[in-house]
Amino acid sequence: MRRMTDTSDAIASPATTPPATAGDEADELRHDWNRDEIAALFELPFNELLFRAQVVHRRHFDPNKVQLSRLLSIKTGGCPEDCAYCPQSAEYETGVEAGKLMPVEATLDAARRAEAVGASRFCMGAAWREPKDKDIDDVVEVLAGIKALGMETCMTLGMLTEAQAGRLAEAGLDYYNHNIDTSPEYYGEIITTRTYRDRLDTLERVRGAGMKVCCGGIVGMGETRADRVGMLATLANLPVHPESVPINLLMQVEGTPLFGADELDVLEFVRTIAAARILMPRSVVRLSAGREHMSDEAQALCFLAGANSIFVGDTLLTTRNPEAEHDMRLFERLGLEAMDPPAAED
Ligand code: SAM
Ligand code: DTB
Ligand code: SF4
Repeated sequence: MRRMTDTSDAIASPATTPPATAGDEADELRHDWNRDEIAALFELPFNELLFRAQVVHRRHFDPNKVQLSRLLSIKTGGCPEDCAYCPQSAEYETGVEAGKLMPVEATLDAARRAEAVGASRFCMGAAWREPKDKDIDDVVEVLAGIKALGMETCMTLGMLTEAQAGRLAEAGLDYYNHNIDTSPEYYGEIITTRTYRDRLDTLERVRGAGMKVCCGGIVGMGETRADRVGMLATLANLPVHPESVPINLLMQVEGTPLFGADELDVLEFVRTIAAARILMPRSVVRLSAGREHMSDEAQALCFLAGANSIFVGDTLLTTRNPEAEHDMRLFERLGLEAMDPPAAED
């Protein structure tokens, strides 16, 4: 599998940004960020922060390419967890019906359709606290089929045991998504049915099994800027940066406790993306949930701040996402292109 970092030398840098040397890159990858330093990034004048983020971004990525990912809910609703943002928790009346795990063929069909419209990454989500071993039997079956399409794969199935992580890795799953969601301090306000430590333990198992880590969070949940800083500090100070960092803007769903929360200033969302880009220079920073309610101009600022992946298709897991045609128009207006699919394994 081609590593993102392997592409950095091949990317043309603008005249004002000298190409990064190996030394620069080594210096940049830090795991000892303190919160004051991160808060200072947020406090920079907006243009200064975006400029710095864009400089870092260009050292590692083509600034005009954005990865198109498709998300599919393979098991919807009825979840025993109480995540205050989530329409799939069985605790809240949100109108989301609980379903069973989607049959393998239906999942593969969805992946084929996604591939046909240009997605290079296929992400599957299940509303489980944790999968049963039988569930792992079922999901590994779909992996071979999706990989045969040449797509990158990601799954998010809840907490994993070491053995389950090992089985997913062996089946060729590229990334496992497991979000820390917010700062350690605010976490208890959002979820009471599992701890921050539980999340970190699963992330360690994913890493230990040799899969790439997809880990990020949600903003706009009534947290403070200090919480956004704390979330990013946790991510950036993991022993290895998550290769993929989804930043979600809360999709407010009626019936969930966070419905009606104060809306976050979208420029603060852009700042969060920019700070993530600076802290984790080689990671794919994903502009994930929340685009449905964002203007084209706000999304353009997210790309300028270093976001280089979006979900395409008119649904996320259970909530809405912009129409494909709208996204195509936006890409044309911004001169953006879809990132190539990952190179095949050697
Ligand atoms: N049940 C598994 C878990 O929680 O790890 C996997 C599925 S869960 C829906 C995946 C992620 O979606 C959550 O960690 C959360 O970050 C994000 N998410 C869920 N509801 C959301 C919402 N309303 N707005 C934004 N992001 C949301
Ligand atoms: C992530 O960080 N965001 C995606 C993906 N990982 C699984 C999920 C967004 C879900 C938004 C709410 C919904 O559609 O139910
Ligand atoms: Fe369940 Fe995941 Fe939703 Fe939490 S975020 S309620 S664990 S589906």
